[in-house]
Amino acid sequence: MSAHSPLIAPSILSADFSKLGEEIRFIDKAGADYIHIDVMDGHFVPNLTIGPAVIKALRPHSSKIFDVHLMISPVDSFLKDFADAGADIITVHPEAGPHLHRTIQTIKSLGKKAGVSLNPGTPLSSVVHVMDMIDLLLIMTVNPGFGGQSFIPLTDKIAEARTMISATGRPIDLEIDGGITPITAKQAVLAGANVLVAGTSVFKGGAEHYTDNIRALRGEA
Ligand code: S6P
Ligand code: MG
Repeated sequence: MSAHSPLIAPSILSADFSKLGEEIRFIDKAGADYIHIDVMDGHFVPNLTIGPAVIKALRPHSSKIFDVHLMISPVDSFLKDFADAGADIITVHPEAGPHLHRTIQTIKSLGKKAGVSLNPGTPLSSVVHVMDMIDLLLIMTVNPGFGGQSFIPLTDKIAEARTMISATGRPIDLEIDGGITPITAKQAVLAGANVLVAGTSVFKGGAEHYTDNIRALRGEA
C-alpha cells in the first residue's frame, strides 16, 4: 500500500438489501476502512433508503467505522436517533437545516464525528466558518440520490478543499462520493482526497470480487 493509498468506504446502497448483515461482514473482511451508509428521505433527494432501525440492526455485524451520510431535511430532529443507532461519523448537507453550526454542535455533543457534504453545485464557502469543528468534508461528485451515476470531474474543488483543510492543521478527512472507479479514484486522490466512497465499483461481481475491487480502488490492482 503506498503512502497515498486512500481509505475505502463502500456504500451499502449497492449491496444486496436482502442480506445486508452478511454483505457488511463481507466488505469488512475484504478490507473496507469505513462502512458508508446513505440515508435518503425522498424529499432532500429523490430516493428513499434506510433509517436508524436498520443501522442499529447492522451495527453488530462490523466494528469498522459507520460513516453515515444523511441526505434528509430537516435533519436536526434525527441526529440523536442516528447516534444511538451506532453511527461513528454523521455527515449532513448545509441545505438540510437552517443552522449548520448548531447542527454540527449537536453531532459533537452526541460524542460523534461530524461531517459536512457539499453537492456539486454547493460552494466550498459554505463550510469556511465551520472548518474548526468538522472531522470530515465530503465532496459529492454526483448529484445525490442514486448509485451508478457518472463522476463529475470536480478536481479543482477537491484540490481547493485540500488546501482549506491543510490550513486548519486539523486531521479532517477529505472524502469523495459518486462515480468512483479505479480511474476516477486516481484523479480524486491526486487532487487531494484521502477517503473514497464507492458503491457500484465495490459490489460489482458479487462477494468473491470485493477484495480485488477494493484493492483496485486503492490503486493496488
Ligand atoms: C449518490 C449517493 C451517494 C452514494 C452512492 C455512491 O447519489 O447519494 O451518496 O454514496 O451510493 O454510489 P456509486 O455507485 O456512485 O459509487
Ligand atoms: Mg453517500
